[in-house]
Amino acid sequence: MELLSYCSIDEVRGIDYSVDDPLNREPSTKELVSSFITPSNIAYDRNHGAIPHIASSKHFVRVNGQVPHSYNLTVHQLATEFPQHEVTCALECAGNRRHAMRTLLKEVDGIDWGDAAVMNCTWKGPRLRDVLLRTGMAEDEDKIQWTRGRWMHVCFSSYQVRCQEDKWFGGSVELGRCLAEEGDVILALEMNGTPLTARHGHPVRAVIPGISGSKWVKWLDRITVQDHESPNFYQRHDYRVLPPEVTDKDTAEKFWPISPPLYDIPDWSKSKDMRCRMVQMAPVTRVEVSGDGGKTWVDATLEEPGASMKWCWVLWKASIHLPMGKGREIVSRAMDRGYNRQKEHSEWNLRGVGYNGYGRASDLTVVSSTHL
Ligand SMILES: Nc1nc2c(c(=O)[nH]1)N[C@H]1C(S)=C(S)[C@@H](COP(=O)(O)O)O[C@H]1N2
Ligand SMILES: [Mo]
Repeated sequence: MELLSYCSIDEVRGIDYSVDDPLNREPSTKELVSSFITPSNIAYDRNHGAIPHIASSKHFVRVNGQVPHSYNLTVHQLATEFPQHEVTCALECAGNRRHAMRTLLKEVDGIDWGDAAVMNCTWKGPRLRDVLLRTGMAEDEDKIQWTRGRWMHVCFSSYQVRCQEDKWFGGSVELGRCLAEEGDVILALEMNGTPLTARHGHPVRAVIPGISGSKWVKWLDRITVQDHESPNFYQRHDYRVLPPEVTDKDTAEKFWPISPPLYDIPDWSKSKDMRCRMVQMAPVTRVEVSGDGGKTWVDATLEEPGASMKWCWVLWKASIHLPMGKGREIVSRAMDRGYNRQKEHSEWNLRGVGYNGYGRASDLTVVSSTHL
């Protein structure tokens, strides 16, 4: 049967891990930056509940809300009735580098992610644009609604398993991004050339290049177009940048509705590897590295991966002199196309999301003075 190619090992429906103890893990940074494309078994895992094992032959996605015609799509239809589009892009959890914010600035609330809750993978599946247009929606529906003063959103939901803070998982982004061909938003059936694994959303997940991980809903079963954001807890009460004056959960309650949802993933830098092989998010044009706390800087060489750089991370290498001994530190900073230079620290927020200060490799021991 044709469908078989979209059934991974999880034929029998079951669940892995639990809502009280979900799977959350990251690889070592050294492993992570050893390849431009992150193998799926190395890629980090972030879950707010258990991992469902879904038989793709029984799964379907409902497309509904403020659209001319609602309809259901089986996984087979997603794979065969639309052109399949491939996109290589970075996926990053908004909480990546929370450990840096906590230790360098002030205590924050959340999983103690190091620098490796990020991956750079190739995804394949139909464009969300094509799936939305099949409802009979106009190609410029977002602009039509905007002139009527309504900002339209696309909500991604998964009702497959209960989550820690809500009965289901969901998030939303603006409709315009989903309708724009250049937005490259797809409903991914494949990751790095093979069907998605249960851990990464089998049989279908949202892939929204340039947007932070919480909106990339796994085990996707509903897409809803509406004039307000997803009502899910993880859209309304989490993954938002609270202002720095909010220092406890009670005060946060008042500020959730007026704090912006975290959509864009920040540029970021990584530096844990003595060989100085590190990474920045595009659109990076320059990376500088310092071994003397920022007094002097050396330009790094950006690697040419030969793939589309639009949504990808940028790996880089640099060679610098450090005196022999313990407790050495290397810092890095990136520059983007708009000549914005990465700051030493980014502003503290209670949930510790979006940290984007200098990349830092600390507590290094230099044992030889040989050049790289
Ligand atoms: N259904 C569902 N989708 C989800 C999540 C989840 O808990 N449940 N976590 C989100 C978050 S916060 C991130 S960062 C990414 C992580 O994707 P990964 O587990 O494939 O690394 O998935 C997102 N999609
Ligand atoms: Mo996340």
